[in-house]
Amino acid sequence: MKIQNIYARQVLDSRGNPTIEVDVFTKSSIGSAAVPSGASTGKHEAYELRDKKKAFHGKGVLKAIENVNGKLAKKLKGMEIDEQRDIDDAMVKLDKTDNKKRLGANAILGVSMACTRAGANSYNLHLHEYLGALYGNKEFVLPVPFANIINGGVHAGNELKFQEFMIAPVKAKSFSEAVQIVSEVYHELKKLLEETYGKQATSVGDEGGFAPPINTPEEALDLIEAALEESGHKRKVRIAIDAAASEFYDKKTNFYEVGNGKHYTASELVEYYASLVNKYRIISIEDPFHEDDFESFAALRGKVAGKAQVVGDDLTVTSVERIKHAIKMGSCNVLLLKVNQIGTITEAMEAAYLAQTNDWSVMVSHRSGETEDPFIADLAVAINAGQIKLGAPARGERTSKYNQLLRIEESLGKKVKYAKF
Ligand code: 2PG
Ligand code: MG
Repeated sequence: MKIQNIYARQVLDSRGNPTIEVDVFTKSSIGSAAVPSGASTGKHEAYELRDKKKAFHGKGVLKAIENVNGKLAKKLKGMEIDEQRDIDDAMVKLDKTDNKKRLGANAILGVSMACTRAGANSYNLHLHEYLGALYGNKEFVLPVPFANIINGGVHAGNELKFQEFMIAPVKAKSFSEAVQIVSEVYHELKKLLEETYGKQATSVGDEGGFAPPINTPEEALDLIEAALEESGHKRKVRIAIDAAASEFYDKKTNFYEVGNGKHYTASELVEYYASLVNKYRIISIEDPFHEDDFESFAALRGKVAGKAQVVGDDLTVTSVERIKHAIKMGSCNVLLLKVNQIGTITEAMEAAYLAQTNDWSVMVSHRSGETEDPFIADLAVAINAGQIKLGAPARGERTSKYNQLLRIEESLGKKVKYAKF
């Protein structure tokens, strides 16, 4: 089944910024996909091409769209839709740069994702089945959702330095039970915030988590522990943090300021994280140090071994090269997988494979700027990631992923398992 046509358009993401949506056509099928966008973007990520003109405050993606409708369409027309590796290779080669700067990783990713959908449709397969076949996997596991219920950092208008405080229902029996737990805790927290700080404290950040007027990580963690207690689900749930530390690291002084008025060196920060792990039910810490500090990641990984996992996001940026270095250094034991950090589905799968074959886990992740496209839900199941980061169980661009996972769980029936943690 050959690619007949490719067409891109500009649509809006969840922050109201333009992004790309791509349609790919074969004789018998169509596949569409929309591209997400980050705010706490790692400096080593693939290049997001923006117009930098007056329209949309410089954020238009018309150049990227022109690249899809022009150069990329011309190159890919006539290629077999199920030769995903060849399609992705052809785009990488046409771009010729290390970070997809010429054509734009957003342009390339939109095409890559839409091709997998058109491929799935041409075989009458669900997307997770088709992606699973590309990955060489057909025994599926539903991932543990990491639900971001308190937002800080660059995702919120409050003073919290850590970007995300998440809950993970690791002891739920099924994905649908996990969704119920996450939703109930989210609403307990809302009640608690309203009682403690008033209604204004229940406004939300970019990922749908609450953005209360608090400053320190301890305040956020105490609130979550209290909401868990109230909900009756405490035993089934653990807490995860994405510090996104590059955003509160001061390059000039080499210090980190976490919101409690103290300034930490990297080694003091290792101790601070370890104390939080001992005090709270934390099982996961993402980006605890700035994006080039492989050593401090490794120090923390050793320090909290057996208690909490250390997740690489801005550090590893879904790049095989950087993941290899992190493996060598012992920096993490979980890869945060974001398709737009690298720009093709083939490369994202290579990154996941490298992680999984080196005893790391994979946590598939949304971006803070999302679309209604639930693509990553299917991807997480396809590669048996076991973990997925989806934001709050609220707002359409977040619930589209939760809801797709509920559909997948239903379609897989009794044989599907919920990931072990
Ligand atoms: C992160 C992400 C998603 P952003 O840091 O992990 O939660 O944020 O998309 O802004 O990089
Ligand atoms: Mg992150």
